[in-house]
Amino acid sequence: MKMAAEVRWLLIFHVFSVIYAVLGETTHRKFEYKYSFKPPYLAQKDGSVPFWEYGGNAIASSENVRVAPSLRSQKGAIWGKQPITFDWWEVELVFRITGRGRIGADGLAFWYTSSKGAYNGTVFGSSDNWKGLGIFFDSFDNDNKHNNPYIMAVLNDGTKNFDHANDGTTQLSVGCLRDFRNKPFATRAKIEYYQNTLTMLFHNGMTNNEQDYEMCFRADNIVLPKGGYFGISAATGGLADDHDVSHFLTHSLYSPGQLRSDEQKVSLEEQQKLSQEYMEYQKKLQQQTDEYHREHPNEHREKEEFEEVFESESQREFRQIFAALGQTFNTLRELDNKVNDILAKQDRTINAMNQLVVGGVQTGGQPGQPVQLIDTIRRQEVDTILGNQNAILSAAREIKTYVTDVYSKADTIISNQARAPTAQVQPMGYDYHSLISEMRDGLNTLKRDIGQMNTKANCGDCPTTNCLTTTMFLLFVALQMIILLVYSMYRDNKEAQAKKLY
Ligand code: MAN
Ligand code: CA
Ligand code: CA
Repeated sequence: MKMAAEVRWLLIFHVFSVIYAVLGETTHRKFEYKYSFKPPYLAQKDGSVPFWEYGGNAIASSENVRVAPSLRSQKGAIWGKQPITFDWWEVELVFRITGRGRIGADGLAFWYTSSKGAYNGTVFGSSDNWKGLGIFFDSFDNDNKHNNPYIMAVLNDGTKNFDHANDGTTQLSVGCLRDFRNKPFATRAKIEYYQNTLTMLFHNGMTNNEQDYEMCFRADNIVLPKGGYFGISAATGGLADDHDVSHFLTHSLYSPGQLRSDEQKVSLEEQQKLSQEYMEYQKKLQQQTDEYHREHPNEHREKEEFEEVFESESQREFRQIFAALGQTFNTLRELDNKVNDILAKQDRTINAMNQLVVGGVQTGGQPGQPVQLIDTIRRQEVDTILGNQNAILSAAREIKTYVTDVYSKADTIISNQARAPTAQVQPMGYDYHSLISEMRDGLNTLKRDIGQMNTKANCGDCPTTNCLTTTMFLLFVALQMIILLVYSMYRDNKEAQAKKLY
């Protein structure tokens, strides 16, 4: 079954690549394993890299080639053994240049030259006066123009010396200013030479997405020598970085018409044969799939049901945390409403108090109705009530602070939870359960406090019964009337006596 799947995919790939190459309008690419290296098993047990030769201070491991290590004045290179047999190509380099210093040196070079270069040369570890193309990842700012790290392409016909002291600026080149040192992910370069156009795309290693390439340069009318060699070299100087290359992936490129006349052309007969085989494998696969479904009709449903009924540990923890948070928020909302009620009542009471203190009487009826006299409130009582109000106010403020605190704690839980990769309790962070129970205790205390305050606010230090009863009032009125009656009788008597005298 496994074999069949592999063969099937291989066939699909072949058939599609053949159809695409014959009928398609786009460039055809072919992976060139003899001009490539990549992990795992980049270097074999004896340290050799198949189809490549390295030297100088370069060291190859199963994972990468350390072209120059982070020691002073190191030079190394790795060169393809065989000359290139195709006109157009694309090379993808995956590399990392890393060092402890804020500034590193000296850089890495990609070569396509008519002959192999040196392993300890003067230009980024390889030969000067090269014939062909050198693309340099120049880390160190030798001319102090604050324009490094820099990536540039330099063409040489074998006559020019590289101007290392001036970072090659005196030589005709294209390039772009890009930082490629100490990046979180591997940096990448895609160098394409197709129909005399040289293009370089760069991936700055800030993301893990292999597709995040951007244009560094593009140059037309570039003529490179045919049958050249690929190479990579690197060097350090007074300063040093590690220069590691993990992938060197070469594809040969063909124009749509080119492949037909190419020796790799697949004959019509072969195409038909492959298509036939592909169809047969498709049929076989379908049969096997149908058979499997017939034999295991419930498998899919069982799996779904299992997922519905059971939950993972982290799912359960998430559910519990969110349920607890939901409860907390509801309680907080209720508390908030209660606090607002208390504050509103307070305002009303304070207004009433102010009126009483200023007027000394309370008007109970509608405008036009006779004013009803009641007993005036005593100073001591006013002070007591005001004291109570102040206590309520400060308690309300405390409650508000506490509520805000609880909200922010809940927020922290949510954001921490969002950051945490799983819902497991973090050993160095926080303990959800104890925090939630702490919040719940706090809320209960709050509820109790509010209850007490409500009771206090409703009665305070006031007498529980009305200060002025009806009987008292009538007695008071009767007493006043008696006094008035006695007084008027006394006055009448006095007046009568005075009349007698005159
Ligand atoms: C020294 C020399 C230079 C080199 C720098 C940075 O100044 O070796 O050639 O570029 O160090 O390594
Ligand atoms: Ca330099
Ligand atoms: Ca410079």
